[in-house]
Amino acid sequence: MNNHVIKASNFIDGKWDEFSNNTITNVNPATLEPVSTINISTVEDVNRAVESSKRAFKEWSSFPAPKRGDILYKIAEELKKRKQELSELMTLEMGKVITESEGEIQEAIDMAYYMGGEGRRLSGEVVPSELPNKMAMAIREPLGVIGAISAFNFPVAVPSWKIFPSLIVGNTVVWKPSPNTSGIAAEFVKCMVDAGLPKGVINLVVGGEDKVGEALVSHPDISLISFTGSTHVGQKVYQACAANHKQVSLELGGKNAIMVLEDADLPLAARAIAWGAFGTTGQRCTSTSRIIVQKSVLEELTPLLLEEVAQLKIGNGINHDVNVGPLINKEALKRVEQYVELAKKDGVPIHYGGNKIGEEGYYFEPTVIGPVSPSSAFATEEIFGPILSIITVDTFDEAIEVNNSVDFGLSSAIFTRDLNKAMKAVRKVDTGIVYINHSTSGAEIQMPFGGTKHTGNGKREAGQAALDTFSEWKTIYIDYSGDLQRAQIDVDFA
Ligand code: UN1
Repeated sequence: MNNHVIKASNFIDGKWDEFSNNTITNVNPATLEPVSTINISTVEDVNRAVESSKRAFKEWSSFPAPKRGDILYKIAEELKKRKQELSELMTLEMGKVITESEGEIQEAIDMAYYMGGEGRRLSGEVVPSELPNKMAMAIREPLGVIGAISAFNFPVAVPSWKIFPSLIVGNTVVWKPSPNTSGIAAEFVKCMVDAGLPKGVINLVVGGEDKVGEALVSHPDISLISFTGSTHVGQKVYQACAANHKQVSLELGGKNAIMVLEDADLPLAARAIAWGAFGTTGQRCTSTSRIIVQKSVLEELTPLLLEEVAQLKIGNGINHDVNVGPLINKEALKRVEQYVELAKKDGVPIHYGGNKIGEEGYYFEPTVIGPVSPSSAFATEEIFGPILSIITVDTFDEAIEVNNSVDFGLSSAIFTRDLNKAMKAVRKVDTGIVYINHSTSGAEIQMPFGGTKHTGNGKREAGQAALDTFSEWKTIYIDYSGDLQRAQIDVDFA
C-alpha cells in the first residue's frame, strides 16, 4: 500500500474527466514520497459541474426521501466495506495516524446511516391555527445546488456532514475538497457512485485553490455555500456570498481551551489535555490550544501533563503504535516553528518540545509553553499545530473570562468535580460546544456542530440542526372553512 499513488480528476455528470496538463502532486507528509496526483480544475469545470447538479436536482429532489435514504444506507455499506483501504489512503495523503483515519471513516459511516434514517423522518411542524377550520404546518424544502468547500484536516468526515444532510433533503452537491486531500476525496466519491447515487447528484471539482473556490462562491446557480477552513478565507467567502445573495454555513477557526479547576481529577485532566492538544498533531478545529489552570494546582498538573506528553510516540501514522503524525506540509511546519521562535524571543518558558524532528517528513515535537499572557499571540491566534499554551488564573470567574476572551468560539472544556461550577461554566462559556471532564475534541455526528463569534455564522452542521442548515422551511396554511377568515382580524378572543 505504501507506494500507492492516488489520482483525482474532476467527477462531473457521472464521469471522471481526463487529466489535463495542469496537475499538482501531493507528497506523503511522513515520507515526502509522491502520493497523489491532482488535476487542476478550471472555472469552466466549475460551470459544467454546477450545470450537471442543476439538471440532476429536478429528479433527485422529487424522489421520495425514504428512497434517497436507501441510497445513503448503501453508501454507508460501501464505506464500511472499504474502511481499511480508505483509512490507509487517508493516512498516506494527509499524515493522520491510522487509528484516527479509521475513526474518521467511521464518522462518515455513522453520518450516512443517521441521515439515511432521516429519509423516513424529516419532520416538519403541524400547529394549531388561530382560526377555526384552518390548519398551519411547515415542511422542509431543498435549497437546490449546494457548494461544499472542505479543509484537509478532516477530508472525509467533515464533508460527510455537508454532503449527506444536503442529499437527504433533496439537494445536489458540487464539492471542492482541499487540494492536499483531493485523492481521498475522489475515493470517497467513488464509494457514493458505487452505491448507486445517480449522476449529477454529486460532482467533484479538484485543485486550484482560489480560482475554483471563487467560481463556486460567485456562481448564480448555487444556493448555499458550506465552507470549512480558516477564518481569514471564511470571511471572504461570507462577503462574496452576501454580494451574490447566497446562503452560507461557515465552520472556521478555533482557539479552544480546557479549564482546570483546583478540585479537578488532575491525572485525568492531564490525559485529556495531551489528547486534545496533540491528537491529529493539533490540526483539528477542535484541538486544545490553551489550558487555563488555577494557580494552586499548576505545580501538580504540569509534571502529570509532561509525563503524558512524553509517552506520545511520534512517527509515520501508518504504523499502529504511533500517536502523533506529521504536519500537513512545509508551510504548516514553518508556521509552528515561527511561534516557537516568538516564544524564545519573548522569554516564554518551553516545558516540552519546541523542535522539528528529522529531515524527512513534516514532524514537530508536541510542545508545551507558558505561562503566557491571555492576550499574547500564543493565547489568541489559531496555530493549527502541536503547540499548547498554559495560562494561569486565580479564580473560577477569571477562568471563564479568559476562556471567552478570544475571537473564536468553537469548543471549551472544564475539569472539576464540583457540579455547580461545571454547570455554571456550561452556561457561561460562549462557545458552540462545551465538555465537562473531557477534552475539547470528540464531537459526535448526531449533535449540532459549530461555533460562535469568528468561528461561524450561526449555522450548525451535523445533528438535526444540519437539516435546518441545508433546507428551507415552507409554511403552509389550509383553510377548509369555506369562508374568508382573516388572521389577526376575524379572531375573537374575548
Ligand atoms: C474539525 O476539526 O473540523 O470533535 C472537526 C472532533 C471531530 C470533528 C472535528 N469529531 O474533533
